[in-house]
Amino acid sequence: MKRFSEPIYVTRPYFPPLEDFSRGCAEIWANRWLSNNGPILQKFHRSLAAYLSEGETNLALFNNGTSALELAYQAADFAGGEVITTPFTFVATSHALVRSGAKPVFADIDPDTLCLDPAKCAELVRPGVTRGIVPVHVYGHVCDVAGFAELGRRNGLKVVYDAAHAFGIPGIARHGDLSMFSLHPTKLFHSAEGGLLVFRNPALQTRFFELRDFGIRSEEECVEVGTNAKMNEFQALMGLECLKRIDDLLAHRREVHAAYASVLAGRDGVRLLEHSQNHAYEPVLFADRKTRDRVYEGLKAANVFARKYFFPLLTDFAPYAYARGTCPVAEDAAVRVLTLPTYFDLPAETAAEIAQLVRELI
Ligand code: T4K
Repeated sequence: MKRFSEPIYVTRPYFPPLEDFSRGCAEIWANRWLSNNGPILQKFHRSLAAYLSEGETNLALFNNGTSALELAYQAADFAGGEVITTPFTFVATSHALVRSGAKPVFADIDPDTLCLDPAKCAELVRPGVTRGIVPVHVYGHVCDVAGFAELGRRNGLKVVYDAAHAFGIPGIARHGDLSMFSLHPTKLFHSAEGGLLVFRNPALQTRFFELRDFGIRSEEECVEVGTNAKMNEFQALMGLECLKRIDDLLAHRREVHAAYASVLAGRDGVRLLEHSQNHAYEPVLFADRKTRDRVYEGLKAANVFARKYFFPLLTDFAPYAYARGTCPVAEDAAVRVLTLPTYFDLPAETAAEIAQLVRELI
């Protein structure tokens, strides 16, 4: 069986040309400005608004996705209530709820997209107690946005999308009240660390600018309890440089996906998930846990470090064990899923070789 000489990780961050980043650093030196809404951050903000075709007042940048989520939940007034969400996600989706004073209530997922199922959420709505819904566009699979819009409208609930995996999908930020994009280096588009909120109500922008800066409005006014969630100038510079290449980054993901699909699509014993609209991840489902774990170990022996995103399920972790066993579809997916490597300089031929290894290991 083939073994790669260099380790291949599930992902690698994109690095823009060093000369371009250095030119930006020279600008930072000249500005003598490092954080607190600096000029590079403002440039990044404007470039993002243009890329997303959003008004400049419809977004705000933060130091990472998790603090962006916490502040989104604070603005959505989730504290003291229940919020329905998915157990099939990264822990941050729910941790941010708890840290914002809300209780996560877990509903099951759709077996096809692995996204939260609005019909399952409807069964858990408690009038006067439920405040909102947090679906996740997991792997860049777009949720049933019409279903969530209807559920939110019917019950007067805020819909906050965890769109951590969904950057680059046209129009994705138009759904719900608010969407959070993670700009972590493991994401296809990043700012070294970072988070982005896009919201429909532009009046929220001032609130988010204050919340990310301790709740400070002016030198002599602190209007509410905020935190320090400001993006600094180096992060903004990295984001700006990556944004210049976003079309290439997305195109390359499509090539890698096509390479995986050319070997795995329609094969017995493995299902390559085909729903992603940005191919942020390359999830595959195996027939059972034993096969998944054998493939994971076999790939490791071949120097390929796939990851079991998202296993264990959130409801199997101590803080959320109160909901253990309540989401059978998610439990089944978590033990059978594996995400294969994909990143900007992974050659498509290497992806095809990894796919071949997967077939041999099944
Ligand atoms: N919501 C969802 C649905 C999310 O998936 C996430 C984050 C969030 C919210 C929160 O957003 P942030 O606060 O993170 O902005 C990673 C990431 O740390 C996390 O951002 C991400 N989701 C999650 C799915 O994956 P780990 O613990 O698996 O990462 P780690 O350090 O094992 O990195 C994975 C691989 O990437 C490594 O094997 C090698 C490679 N790598 C990583 C980094 C950081 C590099 O080559 N270079 C690097 O600099 O959590």
